[in-house]
Amino acid sequence: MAFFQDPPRLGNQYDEDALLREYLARVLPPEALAAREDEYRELGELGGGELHRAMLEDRLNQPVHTQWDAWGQRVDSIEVSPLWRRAHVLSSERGLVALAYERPLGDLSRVHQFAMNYLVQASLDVYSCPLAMTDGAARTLLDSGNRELIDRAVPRLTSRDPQRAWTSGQWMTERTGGSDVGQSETVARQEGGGWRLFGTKWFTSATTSQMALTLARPEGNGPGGKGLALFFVELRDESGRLRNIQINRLKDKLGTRKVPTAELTLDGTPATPVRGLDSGVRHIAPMLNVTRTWNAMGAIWGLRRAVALARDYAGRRRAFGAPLADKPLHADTLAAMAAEAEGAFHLAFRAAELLGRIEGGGAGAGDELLFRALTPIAKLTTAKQAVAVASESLECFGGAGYVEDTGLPRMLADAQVLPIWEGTTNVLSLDTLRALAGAGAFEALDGEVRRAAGQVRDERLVACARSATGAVDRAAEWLGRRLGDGAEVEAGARRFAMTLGRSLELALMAAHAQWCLDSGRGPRAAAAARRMAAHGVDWIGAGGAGSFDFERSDSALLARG
Ligand code: MFK
Repeated sequence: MAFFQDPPRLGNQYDEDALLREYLARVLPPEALAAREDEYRELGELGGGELHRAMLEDRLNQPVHTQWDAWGQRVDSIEVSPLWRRAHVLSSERGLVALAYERPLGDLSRVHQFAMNYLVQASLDVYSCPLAMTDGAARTLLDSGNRELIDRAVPRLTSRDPQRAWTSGQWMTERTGGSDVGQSETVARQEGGGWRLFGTKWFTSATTSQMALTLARPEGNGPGGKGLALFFVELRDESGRLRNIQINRLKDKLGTRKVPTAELTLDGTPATPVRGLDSGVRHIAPMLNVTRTWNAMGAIWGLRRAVALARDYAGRRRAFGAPLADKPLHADTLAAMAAEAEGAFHLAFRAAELLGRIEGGGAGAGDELLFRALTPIAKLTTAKQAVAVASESLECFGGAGYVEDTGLPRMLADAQVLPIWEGTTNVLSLDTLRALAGAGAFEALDGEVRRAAGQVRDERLVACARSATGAVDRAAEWLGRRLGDGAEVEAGARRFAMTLGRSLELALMAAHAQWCLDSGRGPRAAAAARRMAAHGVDWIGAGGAGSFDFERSDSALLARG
């Protein structure tokens, strides 16, 4: 009989995820977890089953932009894929944004919200993009204190009713680029008692949203980010017509192809200032910090999927006389992927914990400084891990990983957006330097690494903790020695930020592993921490962690998950 290879399969994405279950058991009060476990399991079933199948079946569907109707009217309608329409309903009904504002678990509500998202988003074709911006817009409007706009938009952005629920865009990038936003050319002009916007927005993600937050320069304002103001735009009037907005075309992107990303011309678009008439970059910052947290989350659900598929396949694929899972080198490769995914998981969820506490109003100044620094660090560190592991995952499938109709290459194409949108790795490395320049900021980050490392007692983990704190020490020393030399600091900013991100990941992994050992959950997490340490977290100092002798039995443990 001819041979046909069994494709990879996913099981329940809650039951199969040891790390997620351990983490939720550690962080959530037992009664809160017990009350929500059925829903986690339900979403895990959807994420690994029906939605995953729907995503594979929907592979060739793409958003369609219709510029003109049959009679020559400019309509600029965009039809999204069937899975996106379903994702809209599921997201509002399940509260995938709303939970952050309903706060059913108080300060832990962000953990709950992102756990819910983590279970399904890898099967929703990057619908996380509009959700991230919707969440960011709700946060930004609430922080602005603009009562009229809060009353108008926030109930819609956080609605559980799919008919009523809005999503939001975040229009920042212009032809002048997406990093140096202060160069934006869009002009805001007062006409007839209101404001109108004129300009081109070059990369507007999820253009099917009902509203957007955007930047424009009120006429007469000075240059740079300070001269920009933050505006609220409703895209369509009551009859559904775009309000002086033309959709020029959809972008032809490498990945995230289900996301309708467009170029727009604003030609007198009515807009409302959100918060004064200047300092737009500062005023949109709450949005950036929320969407960057989502970006880190997007990295970890992508990482989880890349590892889960490769692990499953290793049990199905036989070569050279045995399943790949039994091949020491393949198991070692899977272990490396799993360890990086686990580090990213802890960093992203630590950012979510802090965000939830800050939103509750009970956070100290140290938490705020830490969150400010963690958003760029978590975003840039996890995004790079997501791309590397997605690439490795494709290789685990051999040629099948390179063939589009397996659905596998999409993992890499979609991951590649993560280091680009919401600020590139280099822009965020420079932002890390800015975030850590304020009084007490570096101490907050250093304190966080030490707090986590200080929880470790098991001798298998002590070297991990030391490796994390040692790397942060060397990073601090490096920065101190070079402070007078701006070019040197700038050149090393990525290595500096990566060292901080990876060190914090390692410290959080070691603390989690200690908890797992203490609570009888076994050595899996300890193996992951030791593997991460063996990869090296210090990109500044001596590098590497030569003293880590990673055991083959640990590889086998991580390869199985
Ligand atoms: C699955 C995930 C899905 C995610 C989907 C999202 C899709 C979204 C698509 C997009 O919209 S992509 C657009 C992405 N573009 C960016 O993220 C911008 C990248 N560039 C930067 O972040 C630059 O660093 C920045 C534009 C902020 C630099 O501009 P400026 O004008 O040189 O800003 P400056 O002087 O550094 O900061 C201005 C003020 O804002 C300062 O405050 P003051 O006015 O009080 O001095 C800063 O402290 C403050 N600020 C800047 N970044 C901040 C911040 N405050 C808090 N948090 C931050 N992150």
